[in-house]
Amino acid sequence: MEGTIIKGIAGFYYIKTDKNVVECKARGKFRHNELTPMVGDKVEITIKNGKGVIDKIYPRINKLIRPSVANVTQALVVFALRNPEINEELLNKFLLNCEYNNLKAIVCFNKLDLILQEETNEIVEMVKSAGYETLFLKAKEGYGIDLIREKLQDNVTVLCGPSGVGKSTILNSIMGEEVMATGEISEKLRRGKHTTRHSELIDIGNGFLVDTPGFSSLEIEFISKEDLQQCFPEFDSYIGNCKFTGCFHYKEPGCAVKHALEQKKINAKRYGFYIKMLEDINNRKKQW
Ligand SMILES: Nc1nc2c(ncn2[C@@H]2O[C@H](COP(=O)(O)OP(=O)(O)O)[C@@H](O)[C@H]2O)c(=O)[nH]1
Ligand SMILES: [Mg+2]
Ligand SMILES: [Zn+2]
Repeated sequence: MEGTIIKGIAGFYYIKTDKNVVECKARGKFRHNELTPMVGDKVEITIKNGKGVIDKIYPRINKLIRPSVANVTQALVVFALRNPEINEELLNKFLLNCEYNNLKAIVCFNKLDLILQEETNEIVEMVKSAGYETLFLKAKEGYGIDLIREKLQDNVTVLCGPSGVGKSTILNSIMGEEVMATGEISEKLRRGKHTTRHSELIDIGNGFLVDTPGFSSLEIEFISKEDLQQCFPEFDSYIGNCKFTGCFHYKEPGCAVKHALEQKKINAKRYGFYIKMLEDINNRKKQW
């Protein structure tokens, strides 16, 4: 049987298969290969004498550190349009983290109720111009939650964003219907807020939601200059046209990225963020 590890507690793993959730132990051989099963792993299991055993861990498409979950496919990057005000650099760092970990990012702008209909926002424009999908929510009223539910189908999704933007509100309203049906919500409430524990995947029918927010501290401290430019999807169609191979789109002549910037095909805020990150990497190297 195949399935997905949704929870791990004290050497036991809980595997969601097509039919049900099976409690399993891992075989010793994984430990010798320094491969420890983790939440999100796709595994093969067998049942011997009524006991489940993990026989095989399939290769991971990615592995997040915080929370420690494998095979996450997308991130809902949540910010509030107001209260708190959007921190542009932090938003860009979340997007960079998503690209670095190969997650599809959907940017959710919450608290739509706090702004006037005619208000425009340069940061929203920046996100759209970089090609990211955006959703606008009033999570407290449940507005937009149906759309999110659609996006969760067939994905393993992590919510991320700074505190106070509405992540818990979103999670609760998503879980409202789906999880109540299976009785898991009572367990979630019972467990209380302050117990430390590992992350779990919440089964939402046709997909999973990671139950703790992602990237609480940003995981890009060791990104290389070569990787950095790959994390700006809006650079993709220009990078190959620079005069010099190995162009970092900084001060080099004949740079196609800078040309696109001048033509306003690349957003100036995004390019500014790229340069800031590039300079951070350069300064890091000098310190060594
Ligand atoms: N005005 C408004 N407030 C909201 C909305 N969604 C959440 N909030 C409030 O924002 C605050 C922070 O929400 P919370 O879900 O705890 O944010 P988290 O820190 O990201 O988990 C709470 O007081 C929520 O009631 C919304 O759509 N509009
Ligand atoms: Mg919260
Ligand atoms: Zn260039």
